[in-house]
Amino acid sequence: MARSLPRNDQIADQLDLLGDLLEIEGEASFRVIAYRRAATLIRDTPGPVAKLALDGRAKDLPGVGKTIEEKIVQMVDDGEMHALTKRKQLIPAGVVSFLRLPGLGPKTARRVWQELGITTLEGLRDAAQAQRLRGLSGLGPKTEENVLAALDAKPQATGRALLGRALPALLGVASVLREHPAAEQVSEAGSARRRKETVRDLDIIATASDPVALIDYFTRLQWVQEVVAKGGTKATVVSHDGLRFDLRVVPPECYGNLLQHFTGSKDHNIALREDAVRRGLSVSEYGVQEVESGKVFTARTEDELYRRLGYRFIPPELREAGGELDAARRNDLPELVELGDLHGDLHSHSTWSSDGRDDIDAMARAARERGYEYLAVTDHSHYLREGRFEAQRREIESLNVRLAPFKVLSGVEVNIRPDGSLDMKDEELAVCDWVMASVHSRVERGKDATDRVLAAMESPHVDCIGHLTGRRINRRAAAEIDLERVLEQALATGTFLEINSQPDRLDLRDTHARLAGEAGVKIVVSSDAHRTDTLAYVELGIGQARRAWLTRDHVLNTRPWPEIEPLLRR
Ligand code: DGT
Ligand code: CA
Ligand code: CA
Ligand code: ZN
Repeated sequence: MARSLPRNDQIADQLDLLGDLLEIEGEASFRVIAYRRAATLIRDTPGPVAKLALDGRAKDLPGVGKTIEEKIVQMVDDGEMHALTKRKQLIPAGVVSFLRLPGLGPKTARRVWQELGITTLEGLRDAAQAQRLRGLSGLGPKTEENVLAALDAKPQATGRALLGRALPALLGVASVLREHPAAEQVSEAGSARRRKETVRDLDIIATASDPVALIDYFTRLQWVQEVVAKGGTKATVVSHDGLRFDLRVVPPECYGNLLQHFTGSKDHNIALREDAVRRGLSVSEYGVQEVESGKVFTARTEDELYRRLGYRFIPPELREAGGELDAARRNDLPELVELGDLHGDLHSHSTWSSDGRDDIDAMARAARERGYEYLAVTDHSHYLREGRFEAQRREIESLNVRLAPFKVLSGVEVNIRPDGSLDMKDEELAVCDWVMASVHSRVERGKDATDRVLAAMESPHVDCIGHLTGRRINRRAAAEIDLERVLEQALATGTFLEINSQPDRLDLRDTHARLAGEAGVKIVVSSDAHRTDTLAYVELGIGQARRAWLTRDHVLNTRPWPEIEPLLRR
């Protein structure tokens, strides 16, 4: 048996932690960025990176150089990267956890530690309560309030993988299983099928002519690191990148019942069963029993099952016990927006932003290949100073001559400053086709998070607010935003709100987007892509839009650009 290699997610976690520690130490930011970039890449790599590193081939991966490869080998040999071991001796673990609090960046974490001598979350709470944080310049009562609120909030979700990471893996496994000769039907199930933003484990339901053969094949796939359980009808495995998969092989005559059951959600199932009881039916994962006659009904498809129970088919994204059963019974389900409805993307970056990988030409061509008619290039305002703004407009203009009828929209992602003002001149914003405005620093000074956004919406140049709460799932909590006031202001000023499709943002989140849609605010589903291949992230955003009950009409960029232009305020 080979020695057990660190999984990709474990390698990525150590690199991320190393980045955090270096940042607290005040290390040059390009190294920090390099570690974080490598971590993201390694997390997304399908094969075992540790094995590549041992063969000296990990450095061939983009973003992984010789130093990082050496660090991975150190993990194999000693369990931990040496740099990490060293830094951990220098920085208390509690100080690292400060980074997870909203509004507390590495620089502040460092000062709280070095200038106030605080090294634990408890100590931080005491200092905030005793109003000692405001003694540091730049920190005020609001910081203390935020720290206390964050400490009182539930601990950050852990042990749940991002949908954006898990879903491609799940769809890949399902399609590999589908090709096996013993496989008949194969479907993803569980929270990933419902497109929930994070998932604990991944569920697959299948029918097979030879269940044992299919299960055996599943447990022997090359990406499997560990077989946790294996039986005649089901198995659980863990992949090299730390994802846990459950496969169940079920009888074809009740495939509909079991797929429905294992798609969940649990709350949806419970509500469904309670509703059925009132109609004299008892629902289990294996069938529906008429209580009076004792007759059992099984379903080969979910559609059949829902119909038997008196509902229209309910799309998986709606199965969260949020009124979908009533709506399905009344034949009043929304016609949910689909990926194919999108006509363009209104938030993207190019090499004009330092973290963009591909130039505008490449981004535009990739967008056109997706079937889009337009792409808004919205690089960050602070990279467009000293003549660069004008130069970029000229580049876009000449590209449009070449790419017509495809349209590159001349846009910008303007930063909202702490006082709510915009980080770019009105004259410049005025000549843009499309302006996204977003908050990128959450250190609250003066105005609170809601006021900043409300102020930005006052500008007639701002078309859309990007990633409203600034959350990074599993990393940074959402800013406390008064959604009701934001929605009111959006309606009053004609501003749109974004569902940012980055896997760790998905911001607006599903519940907020649903409220926005109900209020009548139009939503932009955008990729915020920094490279051609991440334009595809809109699939995740569309999943959240569907979870938010949004139809095609709710989503602005399901329209051709000539229909959007008259809706803008300028
Ligand atoms: P996860 O894995 O936490 O991201 O979320 P799910 O929804 O995938 O949950 P999981 O994998 O534990 O179970 C898959 C489905 O099985 C779940 O959505 C509904 C069904 N299920 C699991 N436990 C129960 C239960 O106790 N009662 C009912 N009615 N259904 C359950
Ligand atoms: Ca699951
Ligand atoms: Ca499961
Ligand atoms: Zn952006």
